[in-house]
Amino acid sequence: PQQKFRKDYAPPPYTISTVHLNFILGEETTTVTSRLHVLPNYGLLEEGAARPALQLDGRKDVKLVRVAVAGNELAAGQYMVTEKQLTLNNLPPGEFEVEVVTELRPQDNSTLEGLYKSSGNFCTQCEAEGFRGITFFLDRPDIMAKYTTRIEADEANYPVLLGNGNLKESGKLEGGRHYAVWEDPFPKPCYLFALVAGKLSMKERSFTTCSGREVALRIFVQENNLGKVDHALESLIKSMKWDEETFGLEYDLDLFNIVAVDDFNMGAMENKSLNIFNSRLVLASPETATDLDYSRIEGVVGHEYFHNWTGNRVTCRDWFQLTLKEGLTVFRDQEFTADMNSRAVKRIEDVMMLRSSQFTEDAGPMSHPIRPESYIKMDNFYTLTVYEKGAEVVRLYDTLLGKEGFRKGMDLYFKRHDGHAVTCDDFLAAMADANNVNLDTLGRWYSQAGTPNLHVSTLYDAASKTYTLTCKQNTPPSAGQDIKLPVLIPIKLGLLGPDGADVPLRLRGPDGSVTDLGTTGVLRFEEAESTFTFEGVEVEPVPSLLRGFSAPVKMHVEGQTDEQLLFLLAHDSDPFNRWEAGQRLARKLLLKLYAAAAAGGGADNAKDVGERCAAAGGVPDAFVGAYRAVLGDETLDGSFKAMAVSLPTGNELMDAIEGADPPLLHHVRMYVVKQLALQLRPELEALVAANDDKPGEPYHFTAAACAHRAIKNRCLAMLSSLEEPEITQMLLNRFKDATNMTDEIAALSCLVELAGPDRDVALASFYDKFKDEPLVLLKWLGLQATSNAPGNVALVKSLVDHPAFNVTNPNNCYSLFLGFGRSPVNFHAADGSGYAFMGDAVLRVDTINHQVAARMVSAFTTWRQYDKERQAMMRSQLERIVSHPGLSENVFEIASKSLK
Ligand code: BAL
Ligand code: ZN
Repeated sequence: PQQKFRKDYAPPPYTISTVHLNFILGEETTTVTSRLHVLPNYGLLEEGAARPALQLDGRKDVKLVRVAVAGNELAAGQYMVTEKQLTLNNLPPGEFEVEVVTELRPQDNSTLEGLYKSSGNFCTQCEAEGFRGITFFLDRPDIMAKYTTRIEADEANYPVLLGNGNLKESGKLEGGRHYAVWEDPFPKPCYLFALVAGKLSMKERSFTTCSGREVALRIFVQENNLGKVDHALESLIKSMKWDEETFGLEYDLDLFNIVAVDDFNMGAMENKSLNIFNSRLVLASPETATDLDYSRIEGVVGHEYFHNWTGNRVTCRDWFQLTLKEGLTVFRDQEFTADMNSRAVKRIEDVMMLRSSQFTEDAGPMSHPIRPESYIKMDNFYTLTVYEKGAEVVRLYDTLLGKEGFRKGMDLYFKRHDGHAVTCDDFLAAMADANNVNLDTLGRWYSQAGTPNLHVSTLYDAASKTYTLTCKQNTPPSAGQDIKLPVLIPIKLGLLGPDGADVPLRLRGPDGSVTDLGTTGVLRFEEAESTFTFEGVEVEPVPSLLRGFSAPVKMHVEGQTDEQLLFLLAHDSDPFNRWEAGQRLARKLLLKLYAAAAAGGGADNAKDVGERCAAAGGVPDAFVGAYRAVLGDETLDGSFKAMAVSLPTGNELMDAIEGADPPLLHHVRMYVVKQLALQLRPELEALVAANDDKPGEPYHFTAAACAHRAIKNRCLAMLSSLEEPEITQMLLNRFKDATNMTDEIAALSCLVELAGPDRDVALASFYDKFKDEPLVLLKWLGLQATSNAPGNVALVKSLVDHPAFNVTNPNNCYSLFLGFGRSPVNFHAADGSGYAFMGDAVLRVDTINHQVAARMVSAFTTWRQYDKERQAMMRSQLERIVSHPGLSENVFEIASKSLK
């Protein structure tokens, strides 16, 4: 397969100004007629030079029926068509029309890219390169054209016909057919094209924009789901209002449609005015969706809506620039969620995910800069690095420039680039120019892969009352990048005095002048090494560094003691750093116990591992005391507390362990949880009682109600680790009596970790209750797949044949296979059975859906992190996959790069 390189970008020799599409949708064959107005873009030609060819992208399942140029049908021999391209030569000078007629079989399209069918309805997915699965086209984001779409279909089977933009015309045709014509006034790249035709029911609300325009907001779903769309509609209204208030961005059409489909590779897609969503990110009711689902729906509805400006009005010049729209839009949705709920909780959740998954990606063989330099399949680069690290890089501007400066930069970005396809450099330039600052060292974040290390050492000089921080940075080498330059790291910090309060920050400049930074300041650190000195510091302070996680780095603070961390955990005015102090303490403890347990042997069973941990000192009283203090702190909300008493994830810890044994690490973590539960039992039980639902209280998705459920369920999970019959019975009762899915699944997830009949009974009754709710069955599959109950590989294997499981549906594969890949005990079973199961599954799914299979193969990418035996077994699965005949380019790229 061929790699594409960023350095090879060249403007296209032709552009397209208008696209007229006519879809004749059929049960057997769908015919698409595409009329393009093509403009030359090749500039002046040298004398005698031929005009360049027009090369339109295609796909092997797109059958070319007819092609005409300037009204003349081309005969065979006057064009060239391959599986991937239609080439037109001898083109007329100036502007001309091209008409292409293609035939498709959407009902057979299991890739879910281009035009396909889901639950009997037609729908599309064109990002990144799916439009070429509909018709031959210049399928690249820098071709921005105005689209008119006519859709024709049988009226009884497909009563709803939707396209981008405004409905211009509709009517009945002979033979029970009907049609609709949609016109989108905004130029757009083809990846934002969308079409939906089917039997759908709709719920509508209205939004009045800041300039007084009425916008109809409609959500289309299958009729039986109409009762589950209110939360998504409410979230859309909140998003529209937030974007007006925060960035002055108003919606630009009179209609905004969302359609929910069950078969969808991604979470959702921001097609112009016709968002298509994976149904799990639209549908919610208290009985079927958890607080986390509600929160994700709010965030993703916001994310797709925010793309209307950051992505659609201003889009990417080429796919290497994906983070331009995705990093920025993730940052915007993070801020939206923070404003709607708790800022601290949102920040902690995002950093947990970044550390446990993106840092791993950045340290492994698939490591790439947020703006990648090359790809085989662009679909493989919708990564945590491009999205989440990309959002962290956008946050760097916000931290450095402040809210006002960031807004000035955004305003200039839209003023300069509205209606255009641009680059990350253009974004940086708008931010720098609007604020008159040099951001060159920030620009390095776009081109360097890997997580930078930040080393900080501190020195207090009592005589001069100065406090000096010496900061050093380095970024480890990664594939193709041996040498890394220093990047701009904004270090947001405070200094805590002996009473725990922040002391004033008086920063000494190189010329001896002093700048007053208040009590939380931002240091601009952009050299390999720099020192920062604060004056007037009466007593040696405890530093609170990288407040709010002000840069996506791994920070090492020289000489940081447990006492300092306990002090920060108790007093830091920055809630993120309070949580962070607890995480650092837990991390130190877990790594120490892991080392001791590993020295004593493998992970044969939890009991032995526990004994080895106990012999190594167990969980110290000070640690238990710190958790007790957090649990008892009346000033902290329940969601924060729940996260503060959660241990760092296994993935995050694995980063720091050479040759890790995942089941052993799991048992060490569980040992610590159990010790905490033993010693904090009264506190945990009291919190469960204090945060329980009041009888008859209806479910509400509010920050306060979620906080009660979060801490209650966290405490229950800790208590369940005790595996006492009385507690198990309490969990069974709670599972039976739960009045909302958050509590029901929380109890079930505890029961699923236990071996024995209670587990089976609970799972069977859950299945019985929800067998007609496909989204709830995803949870049922996921819980069993992820379970660390010993010997669970056999159960997961049997689930593949369960009637509830459908291998052609991406959500099913994500729940079962990706869920299984997250189980440290069973995916990493010492006999390799988990790896073999996953290898088989990758190859099977690859015959159906390449994108889903490529995501699954990522479970093997981290193979170098583990012990020698596991490395060998994982590697051999990767080798088997790479050498498999007929492998897709998607899977080939991930598997082959993982082996490098
Ligand atoms: N653009 C793909 C889906 C999303 O990031 O919104
Ligand atoms: Zn996005």
